[in-house]
Formats: sequence, C-alpha cells, structure tokens
Amino acid sequence: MALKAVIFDLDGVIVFTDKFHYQAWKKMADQMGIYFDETINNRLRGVSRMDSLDIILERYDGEPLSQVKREELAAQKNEDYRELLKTMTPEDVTDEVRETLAEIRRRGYKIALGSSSKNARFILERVALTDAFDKISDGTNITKSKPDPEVFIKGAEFLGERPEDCLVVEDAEAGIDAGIAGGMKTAAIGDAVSCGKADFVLDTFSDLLKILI
Ligand code: B16
Ligand code: MG
Repeated sequence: MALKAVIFDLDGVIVFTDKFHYQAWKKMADQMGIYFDETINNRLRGVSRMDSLDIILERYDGEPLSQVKREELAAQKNEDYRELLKTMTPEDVTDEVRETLAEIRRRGYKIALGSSSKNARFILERVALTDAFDKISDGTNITKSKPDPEVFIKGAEFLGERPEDCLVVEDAEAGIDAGIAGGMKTAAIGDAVSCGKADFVLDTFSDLLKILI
C-alpha cells in the first residue's frame, strides 16, 4: 500500500460544529412543533443540508411542504448556523490536530478536505486552518452527498491522485461508505468506529502518524 494523499472530513474530524447544527435545527423544529433531539441529530452527520431537513421533517405531520417552503426553512437554518459559526476561533482546533496535519505534510503527503458542507471554507477561515489543505472539495462542488463518493473523488481529482492512493478520514458511517465506494482506503474516528467497515481505526487524531509513515 503506497498512500500519497489524505482526504479529511471536516465536521467531527477537524472541528466539532455538530452542536451548532443541532441548535440551529432545534430552533426550526421547535418553531414548527416537530420533535427533535440529539439522537436524531446524530443521523445528520455528513448528510447534506436538504437531506438533513428531510430527516427532521419525517416527524412533521402538517400539510406537505412545497419546495419553496423547504428551501426557506433550510436557508433560515443556515443563517442561524452561520451566526453560531462566527463564535468559532483558532482555539476551536486542538494543537493535536494542527500539529498532526503539519507533520503529515512534512512527511510528503498531500492533504485535501472532503466535506459535505457548503460552509467548509468559512469554517476553515474562522479557525485559521485554510493553509493546512492543498485542495478543498466541499458541498459547493458536488451534486450528491455522502454516502455517494463524489466529494472524495473530486478531492482526489483536485489533488491529481488516484483514489486508491488516498486515505479518507471520517467520523460518519455515510462517509466511510463513501470512501469505500470511491475505491479509497478509510480511517474511522469517533462515531464511525463502531460501523466496523474502515481499514483503520483511530483512537485519537495523531494515530494517523502510525499509518502515514
Ligand atoms: P452545510 P462534514 C456535514 O459536514 C455535516 O456533518 C452535516 O451535519 C451537515 O448537514 C453537512 O455538512 C452540510 O452542511 O449545511 O454547512 O452545507 O461532516 O461532511 O464535514
Ligand atoms: Mg463529519
């Protein structure tokens, strides 16, 4: 196995914005009288904004909502979410993550982001981490969200590497499925560990340095 590049998921791997997604979706759900809790929020990991809305609306028993209304709800949620993102600072990335990314690059690997989020660049700017990535593949350059492999395939393409030479690092089962479907090696961290499908399991982010030697 000759890995040449690493493609990182963002939310749940590099930063933890799930609490902000939760707060913003919770506000919308409360306004509409829809039951929503942290367990349901866990199902939104790695899932696109509109697909997340559909999951929340599974518990909505009012009249069917038009596409225009659905888009309005998603836009309002995103506005609320972005307000919360503005509270993020470089302190929201651990030294472990920052130093591990720098060391991976020193060892000669290319680094890309592979995030479903349309806010990925904004988040990286907030936490001063944009320069740690050679290329960014995110929600703005894909039409299908994880578990479809598009975001990672684009990431590999942007880097100029073959999928089989890339390692995908993910916290969501949908993301591990996407990496496998894309023909990449996969490393699971956090929530994704329990799915048992990844090639590697990370107890902590710096465990990557044991794989990327
Ligand atoms: P946005 P990731 C994902 O980020 C989040 O895990 C998921 O909860 C969110 O719905 C999705 O991004 C879309 O985010 O509304 O900002 O476009 O884990 O793929 O980095
Ligand atoms: Mg994630």
